Amino acid sequence: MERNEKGEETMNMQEKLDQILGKEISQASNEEIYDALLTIVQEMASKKERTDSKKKLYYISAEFLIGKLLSNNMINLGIYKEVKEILEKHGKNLSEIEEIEPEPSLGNGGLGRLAACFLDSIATLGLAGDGVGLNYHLGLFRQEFKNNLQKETPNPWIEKKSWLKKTDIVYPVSFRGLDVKARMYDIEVTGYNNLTNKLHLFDLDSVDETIVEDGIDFDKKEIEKNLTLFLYPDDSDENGRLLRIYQQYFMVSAGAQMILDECVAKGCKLYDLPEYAVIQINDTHPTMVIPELIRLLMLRGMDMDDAVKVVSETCAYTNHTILAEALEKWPVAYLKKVVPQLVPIIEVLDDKVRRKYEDESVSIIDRNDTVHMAHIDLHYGFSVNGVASLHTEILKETELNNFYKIYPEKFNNKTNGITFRRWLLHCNPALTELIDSLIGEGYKKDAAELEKLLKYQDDEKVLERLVKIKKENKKALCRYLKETQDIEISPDTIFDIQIKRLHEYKRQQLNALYIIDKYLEIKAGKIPAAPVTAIFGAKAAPAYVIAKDIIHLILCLQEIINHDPDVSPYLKVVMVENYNVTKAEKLIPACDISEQISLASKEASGTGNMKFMLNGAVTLGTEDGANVEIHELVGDDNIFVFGASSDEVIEHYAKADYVSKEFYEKNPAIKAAVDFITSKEVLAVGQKENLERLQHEIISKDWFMTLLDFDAYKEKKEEALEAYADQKAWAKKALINIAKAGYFSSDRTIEEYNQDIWKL
Ligand code: 26Q
Repeated sequence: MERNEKGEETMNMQEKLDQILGKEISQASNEEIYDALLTIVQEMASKKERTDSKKKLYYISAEFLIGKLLSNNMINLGIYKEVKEILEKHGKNLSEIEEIEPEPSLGNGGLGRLAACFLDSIATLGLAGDGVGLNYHLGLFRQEFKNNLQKETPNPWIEKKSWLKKTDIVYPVSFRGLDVKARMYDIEVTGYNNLTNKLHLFDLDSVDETIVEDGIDFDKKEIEKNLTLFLYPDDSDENGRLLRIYQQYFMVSAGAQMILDECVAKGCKLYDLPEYAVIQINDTHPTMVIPELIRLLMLRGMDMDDAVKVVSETCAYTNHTILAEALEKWPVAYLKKVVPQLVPIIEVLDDKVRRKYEDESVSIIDRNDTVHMAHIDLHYGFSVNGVASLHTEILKETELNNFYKIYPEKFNNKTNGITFRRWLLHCNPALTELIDSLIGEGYKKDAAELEKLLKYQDDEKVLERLVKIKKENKKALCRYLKETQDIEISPDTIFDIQIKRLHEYKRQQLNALYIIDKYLEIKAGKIPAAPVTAIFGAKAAPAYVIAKDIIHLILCLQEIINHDPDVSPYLKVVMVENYNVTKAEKLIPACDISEQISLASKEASGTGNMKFMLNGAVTLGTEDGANVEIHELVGDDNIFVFGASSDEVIEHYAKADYVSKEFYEKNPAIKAAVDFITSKEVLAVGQKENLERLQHEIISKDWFMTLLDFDAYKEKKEEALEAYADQKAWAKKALINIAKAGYFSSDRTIEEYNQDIWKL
């Protein structure tokens, strides 16, 4: 027994483990050890004093893509090393125990993962801030490959023993003709050496997982049984849209009641709400919190004008996209069907706007009786931010220019960030150790200190160690891919990685066309200087037809190329199945070239680009999203930038003068690559319908201008591959990327949110 500060006897880690297990560690199964660690971590986390200040942040989001929690919580609580060593002493392997934890898939991609990184940073900075969201039982679908096609299956993640704590806090939520109860579940959010906050996830006791059949199909009508069953993939089909309104209202109504209760408990008079609470609205998915709060305040006796004022001073909105098709618009008729109580409020909000501003484009309800959710946030929130400087500029100057003219003071930029605890300390322990040994551990709390690494940029010993670490990480990935997908690749090739949701604007199809071009060159006898492994990971929304066709093409290329003895020594293709946070943690540390090739102006920020940079990969990318800021930080020598600029792209759209067919017809390399999509080689392993549809799309539409950038991409990629041959020079680029990544710590982002918006 040891003693704590108060002199009481306490158990050490080994004793705790022994006690919970009731047997020797060496005699326990990995499952038992996982359960025991979960108990220990939860107990430690809940003992950490909660931040309690007058004002609190509520980060409301339909998605929190938190990833597995065991290791990250142990790192943040400062017990990771100790536990790992104790387990090793008894012949147990922590990474095997990590495998047991199911990954909660409570997000689609960037926006959900950002929310999770933010929770980590908020707790780490000791700020009082909780997350508010939904407890999807099956989360986002699981992806399986069959016959070179994506198949979706349910992904149950909630087990008897999990990080979720059921509370007895329940709020009533009413829909038209249906009253339900929202029960609160909590997940403890541990900060790095700091306090603990909470993620509140609302759920319905009556949800029934057994209604799921045939993949991920289920009866959409029985709301009580299906409300929190699934997370909707972006680009969800019409069918699911009504259900999404149910989900959104369920989340914000319960969240708003919880916020008001907490504030009142702290002594808040409702007129003073903005002194007690600030609500950050993560994209428009939680926007109904604005009319709902107004409604609740009016029920508690406030008149509408006051309620509008109080709510407007409490709510702030983050925009994550400029893709018009991704901006949420709900027909008034839908809202009437689901949440009729909000409709009169939204109508008054619209009316106030119409009286003040003649410009119809800023109204909330348009002439087709459709509610523009973002417009509610823009008029009735006190802040609106974009997520990278280029993105915020485009919002101000183009997409939301009419609003910017009315409310210039509301607009601000908050360039995204990532938590270094997960995306360096946890996923790349060898690199972490090297950095610790060179510049100490101060960077873990103050990421800007990473710049201290710059003084080693010409230090051969350091660069050699960096190369060695990368090589070991690549070997580990090779083993993992062999085990999980029976794919064999060589760590001696260049690992070129594009992992992100499948979207046409992200242009995985451009990468695929490059691969075809390379294949054809090799077939024609042009042997590349350096062998490359092109690695993809991507889920496509089940209803997004062309996205699924692109996955199909990549899987076909994988089959053809990897089995071709002429080509496979120089080029291999890998599509990682069921790409998720856990897989990202294995892929990113092993990457040499980070593919960030979205059509300029379309990727709001990107956050994968930051994770790769932090782990010593060099970016091959367009001047889009946060790539622009990466470029500014690392300089021309340490990034490979290509393609049309966002101004040029915006002009092409304005003039509607981009014709993909012209590129196809005039450029023989493009024509050959596009034609290959329906060649006999590909048709031998693929589906005619899918491949023809994709080919036709590229020739006749190509809305995201892949052919426009094809030559520039090919040229830049060749340049990058050639640069790789000089190992020392490449390692120097990697080191400079790591050193300059400090800016992209989500701690920096959260400090800015707090200074400019939350003021906690
Ligand atoms: C909308 C309507 C119906 C169904 C689904 C949706 C939906 C769901 C999720 C729309 C969008 C999303 C997710 C968007 C997203 O992840 N955006 C990304 O946010 C990141 C964090 O700011 C940025 O880095 C990325 O650039 C941006 O694409």
